[in-house]
Amino acid sequence: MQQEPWWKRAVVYQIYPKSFNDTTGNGVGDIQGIIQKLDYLKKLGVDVLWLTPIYQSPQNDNGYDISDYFSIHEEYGTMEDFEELLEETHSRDMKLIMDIVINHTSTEHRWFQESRSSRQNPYRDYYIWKDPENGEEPTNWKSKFGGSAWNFDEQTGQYYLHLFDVTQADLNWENEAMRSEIYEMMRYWAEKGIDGFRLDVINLISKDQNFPNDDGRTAPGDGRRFYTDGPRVHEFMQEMNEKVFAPYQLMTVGEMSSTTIENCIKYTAPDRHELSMTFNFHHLKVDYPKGEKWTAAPFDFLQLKNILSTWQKEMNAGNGWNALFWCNHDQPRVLSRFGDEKKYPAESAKMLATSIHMMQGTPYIYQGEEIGMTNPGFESISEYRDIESLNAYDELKQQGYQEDKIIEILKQKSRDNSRTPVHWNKKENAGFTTGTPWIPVADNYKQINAELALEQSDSIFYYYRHLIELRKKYDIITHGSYEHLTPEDDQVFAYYRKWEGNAMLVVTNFYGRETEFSLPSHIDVPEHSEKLISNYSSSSVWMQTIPLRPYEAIVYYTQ
Ligand code: TEU
Repeated sequence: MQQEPWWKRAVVYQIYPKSFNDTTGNGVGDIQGIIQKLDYLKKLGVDVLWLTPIYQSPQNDNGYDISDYFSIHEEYGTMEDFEELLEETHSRDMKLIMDIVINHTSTEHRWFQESRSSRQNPYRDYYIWKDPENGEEPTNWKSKFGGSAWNFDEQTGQYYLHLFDVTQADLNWENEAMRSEIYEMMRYWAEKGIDGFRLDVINLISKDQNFPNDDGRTAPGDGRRFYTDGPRVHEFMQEMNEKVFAPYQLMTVGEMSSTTIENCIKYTAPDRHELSMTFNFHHLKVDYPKGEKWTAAPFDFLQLKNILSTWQKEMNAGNGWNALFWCNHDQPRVLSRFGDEKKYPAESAKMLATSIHMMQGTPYIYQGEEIGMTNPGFESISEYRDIESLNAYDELKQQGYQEDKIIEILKQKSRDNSRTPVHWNKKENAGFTTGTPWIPVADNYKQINAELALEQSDSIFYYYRHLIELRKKYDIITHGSYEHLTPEDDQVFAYYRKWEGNAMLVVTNFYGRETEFSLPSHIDVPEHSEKLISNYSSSSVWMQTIPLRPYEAIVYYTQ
């Protein structure tokens, strides 16, 4: 078997610096705060740190609106702090990847300021400018943050495209000079010694140059089909790979908004020389009734496990590579979303982790997930900070929703759910800051914090550490086949993996009710098997019918 790329066996930890650890008392996390916690992360056993954007930014979208790719946002620290972090990370035999946002820049970026100044400016074509259509927006495309995707600029009498906030102007990837400057900037960071990139909404960079209206006949009818996995996106990925990734042998993970399996196989199959792996979000829309995010709704369990299983089968068959994750800075806390944070917090957190960490792919752990952090349950709109959530609040208000209904929806779906400060201990502000945190700390920090987790040998932290150890030890997790055993079961998610005569059975109870799992007839109970991990101290051995307690998870292995 050819030498496998190192990132196929790696586990990544995502850091949202703004909420990670503040050492200056300004209420915002910073780079020195990350350095202080490197030994904690090393103890967890993660291999790679993913930093969300730390570049100069007006922070309208918490750094995903970059105004200078070559400097560090002053609240986070200096370039020297970053270089120290990189050195300290490498000295602990961990790697560091940077989040890069190249679908759009902040409208405060020098390029955009030049571009908007006149139609003849050399930077004009670095962005997407269109004349009004009958005095209105050029197309009926919608911004993912609400409203039109176009904003009229009086100065030159044209609209510019912004798929996200109005202060995030989309770059024109048809412009070769712009692409060259982007590649040069990426090489600047690669030269510093980073180990890779997470590429923000990278599958949106190629737009249909006809810029057609969306006739609304194909859901969701907001224009995304004219720029998602667009006409030249694979060409651009291959060009970026040739100019940046390959020369520096970088690990790359593409965030793929509304993508398809077919495209993710194209993005990640090694012979295409595009990306190492991709994030897709289909499994995290199973509580979006009719695809609508802004509703308070239960999740569809059958849909969840069948989407996860389909991606496992298809990506494996297509020689693609998946990022495995439940949480990130855009998603609610998985324990609140799919587990039971009140009655079975530890059992359900461990069960959820087990259900994806035994799959093929590269797992990602989001800060605080490893200690069982939950949604904060903010009751007032004044506690929310996220541009997407605040825009949704306004839109729902305009649609006539009552305040309490909107708050109920935000409590479940807002991106702020995962952006509250990490709980380090039970001191004020959970030990995150000595100042006033930029966003309130969840009020359960005295019961849920890293200091407590490190003291308790059966904590969620040590369970994640054990899962990470298993990935290093058992080839079957990285290379094995995948068979979903419970597509119709309304409570159990079980799957079976095989590799070179070995087999692994993963059984998880996704609910707080006792149940049992019976092996399908084509799978025999092996004479000898061992339990690799379980979230109860005395789980059943591998039998024909396995009893399962609330949220019980068991991983069996036989050689
Ligand atoms: O997110 C892409 C994206 O579509 C998000 O808006 C997310 O999928 C959505 O909010 C879920 O409801 C990336 C970044 O992760 C996000 O933080 C940025 O706001 C966005 O791009 C724009 O850069």
